[in-house]
Amino acid sequence: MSSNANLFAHFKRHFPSDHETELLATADGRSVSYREADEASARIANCLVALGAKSGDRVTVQVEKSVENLFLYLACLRAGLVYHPLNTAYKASELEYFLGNAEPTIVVCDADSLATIELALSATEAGPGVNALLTLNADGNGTLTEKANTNSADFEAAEVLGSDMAALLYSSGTTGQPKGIMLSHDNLRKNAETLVSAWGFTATDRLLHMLPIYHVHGLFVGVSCVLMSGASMVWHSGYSDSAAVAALPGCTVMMGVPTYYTRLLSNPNFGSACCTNMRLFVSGSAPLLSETFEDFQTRCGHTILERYGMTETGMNTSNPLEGERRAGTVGPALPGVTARVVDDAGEVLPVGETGNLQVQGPNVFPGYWRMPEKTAEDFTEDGFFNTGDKATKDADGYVSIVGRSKDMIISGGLNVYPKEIELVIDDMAGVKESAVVGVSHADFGEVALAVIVPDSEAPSGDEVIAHCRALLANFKVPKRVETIDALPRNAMGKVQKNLLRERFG
Ligand code: MLC
Ligand code: AMP
Repeated sequence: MSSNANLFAHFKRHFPSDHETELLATADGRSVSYREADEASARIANCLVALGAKSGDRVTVQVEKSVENLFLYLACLRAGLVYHPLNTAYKASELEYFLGNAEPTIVVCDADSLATIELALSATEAGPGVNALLTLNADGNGTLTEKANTNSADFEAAEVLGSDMAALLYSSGTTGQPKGIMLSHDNLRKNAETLVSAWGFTATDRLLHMLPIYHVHGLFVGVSCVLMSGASMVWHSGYSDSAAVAALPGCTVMMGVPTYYTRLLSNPNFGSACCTNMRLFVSGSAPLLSETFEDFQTRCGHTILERYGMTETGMNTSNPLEGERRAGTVGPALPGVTARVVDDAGEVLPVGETGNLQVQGPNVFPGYWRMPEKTAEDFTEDGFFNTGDKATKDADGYVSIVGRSKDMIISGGLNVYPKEIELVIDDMAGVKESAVVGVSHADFGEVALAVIVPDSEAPSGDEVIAHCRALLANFKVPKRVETIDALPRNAMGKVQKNLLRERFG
């Protein structure tokens, strides 16, 4: 067996022996075989290399979810390039930071956002380093596809080390400055192998794939489980509960954020009749309410399997496939992962006590891109990563996430960092200062609420929202704005966000 650690080479080993086997079927009836995925990704890999991309170079991708986007991801792995996906909701100023920081060699975007990307590139020093700016539209067409189609359908996976970077994903961070999270081929492979085994994936599985692929959940959990087991997918460009109800009878596994499940429950046509073929529903990326867990059981007879992960670590813990899945817990640490709960001094706490959750394992990222100090801050001396989550562990090792020490809101499974929004609002005329807090929301779990302290002529709530909408991705825009004379602060001068949540939540 070759020692090449390239994740694509590992995927390929798990391809069904008959490459004509279906890899995925799209919502509009297109069937894609493993052979097509293999050949199309080879063409793109040849194209990227011909454009001058070399091993380790970043390929920044801001496009809608499509089959061709998946091929592009596979092509980057194959060629030893670093796949750097961006949420399509990001606005110009956000893009400028990512492009400037990642310094890609190739950028791929939707034709509609070409002008925005060109502008963002011209505003960064990274601009001149970009060899090619290509388009890939939601329908799979664009200059990338045109160019790729003239290339050979053969491409030998580039030799890489397990520690070489396969993907770069950003987390906005509590300071408002996004950090690039480097994920290696080994991080992704080992976590995928663990999940395939823990969740019992086989070639007979068919995953309902409705998650975006610019994040860990859809890309490294969903896609990897399928490609590491020779399984197949029903591939939708986004989530819709009615489409899920229609697709579930043909599927065996579904993965989603809690909003996907609450929306399914609110659909009157969802019930056990559409789940006869299903064996597993997985939830993660945000806390699943016990109420949703129980209502789901009652409605369709299935017990949602909740797991816990992060971009920095992939999946850390999971409720068991066989055995008790406990509501309100994220299950024990996955095989090979160590999860411990410590106090602020780093001492491991007794069973049942709440503290800081730290993890270690082959799934944990090597560090932040070009930020060695930040990396050092987030790792302990004995090599554990500080997740920033507050947790307890029971006598059976089941972990419960009970809060966060990081100032972060999870809205519909997407992370919103208050600092980033506060900086944008504080820049407005008439605003002295602001604080953004998460308040509970029936659909998204949590949403951002902005509290402003007016200076002179205070902007209206609508104006604050319009300002945020112009500068920030839509999911970060506060859903509500309140005004207060002064922010409550503790003796250290720190804003007491809990008091704001109590008052306005
Ligand atoms: C959309 N909107 C949101 C939002 N998504 N607001 C807050 N939070 C969100 N997540 C807003 C839009 O701005 C818009 O507002 C309105 O809601 C409708 O937008 P939409 O695009 O039509 O929404 P919809 O398609 O229904 O999308 C909602 C969603 C989607 C929940 C289906 O956000 C989603 O797929 N989320 C999953 C994200 C994910 O993959 N997370 C995993 C991260 S990985 P307006 O005002 O403009 O009308 C990770 C690690 C791990 O966390 O452990 O897995
Ligand atoms: P991200 O940075 O997008 O990868 O988000 C990671 C964060 O999502 C974690 O640090 C947790 O706060 C949260 N998270 C993920 N899965 C769960 C879960 N099952 N329950 C509670 N929080 C979760």
